[in-house]
Amino acid sequence: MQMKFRTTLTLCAAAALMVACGKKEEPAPAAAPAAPAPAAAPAAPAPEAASDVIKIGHVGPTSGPIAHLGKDNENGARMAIDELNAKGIMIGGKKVTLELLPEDDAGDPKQGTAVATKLVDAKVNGVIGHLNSGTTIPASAIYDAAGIPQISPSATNPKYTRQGFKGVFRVVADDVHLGSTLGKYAVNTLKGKAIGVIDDRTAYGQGVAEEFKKAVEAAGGTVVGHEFTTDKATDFNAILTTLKGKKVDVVFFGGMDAVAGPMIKQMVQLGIKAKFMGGDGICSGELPKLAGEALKDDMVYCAEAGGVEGEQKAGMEKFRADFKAKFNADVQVYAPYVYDALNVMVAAMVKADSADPAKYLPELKATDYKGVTGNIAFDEKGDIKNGALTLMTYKGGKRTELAVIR
Ligand code: ABU
Repeated sequence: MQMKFRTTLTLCAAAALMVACGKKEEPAPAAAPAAPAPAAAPAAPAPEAASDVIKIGHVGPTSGPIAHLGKDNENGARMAIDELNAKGIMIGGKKVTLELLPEDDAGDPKQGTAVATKLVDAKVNGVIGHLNSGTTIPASAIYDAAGIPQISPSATNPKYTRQGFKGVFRVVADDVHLGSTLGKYAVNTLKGKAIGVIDDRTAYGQGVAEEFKKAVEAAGGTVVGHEFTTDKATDFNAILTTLKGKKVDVVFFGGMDAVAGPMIKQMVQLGIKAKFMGGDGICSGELPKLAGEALKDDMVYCAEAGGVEGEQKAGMEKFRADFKAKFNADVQVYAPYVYDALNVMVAAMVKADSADPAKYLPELKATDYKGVTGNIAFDEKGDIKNGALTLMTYKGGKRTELAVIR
């Protein structure tokens, strides 16, 4: 049964409202020995008021096979928090401090719900995450029950925003958009005649593969085989041999880069001369390292679930340069989306002049924000309006943009 989105009064018991919603607790004063008060003691200066702390949870897989993507996301959140704190955020007439509560769900649905509960218990004012659809969807029920708004920067399974929850948002396009665009591209541009599909049975991999298949068939193409793996598998020889027997000229993989890399290697070792396609989950800066020398120019096609054009490109380039300078690491995929998601959440708090979820949620819904990933506004479900995709290939071991598609 769908849980009701509760007001903050549910989240923060009325008597504890200020503390529960992020006010830093002062340590209890040490007990003073009983002594008579001096008759005319001068008034002690009032202790400096503790700055209000707004807690923002972030969740991604910072351990496990896609830890590089989880860390990329966490760094995006860290960058936004540091910049906002340096700038100084005023809410309720006071300067507030933003505190990031980073959590690792290892990309595992059970760990995802465990850390969601932990963040609810920590009384966060909002959550950015999770990275994977398979963790984001079950965690969203926990945040919804606690009345805590959540923005996912990367979970693309459509179900996330179709559960009737009022506080869920997504700043990237979904798998319907991804799968359908890539399916059409496989038939119309890559001229695939015998298309093979593999998915990793995760909420993301399975969903994007199904959307891809529908689009291939709608474009008049033929899916000659659909094989299955997992998000932890390392040996794909059996399923690739099956697809080789079907003379595939395009292989679409619904899954993440950590699996795609070795799969590309094994595809080449088996002598399969096919284009390799995937969604945003494979479209990372890390893929060339994971696939090694097997990754040839114009062999892999994938799409990032967002994109900027024209004069907005300068903002994205600056973000990438600043990110590199701060973390000595290149952006993998989603860091800019995390950065924007966190800025969007704080902008809603500032507009509402409150970090109380019930008060800032209406402002979050009404977001109209120009970020490094483009213009962000949400539809009635919480999905980004007019979301873009960036079609990519790899040349010289680098992600290379082909087109931004709306
Ligand atoms: N969007 C691809 C990776 C994250 C996910 O949806 O599982």
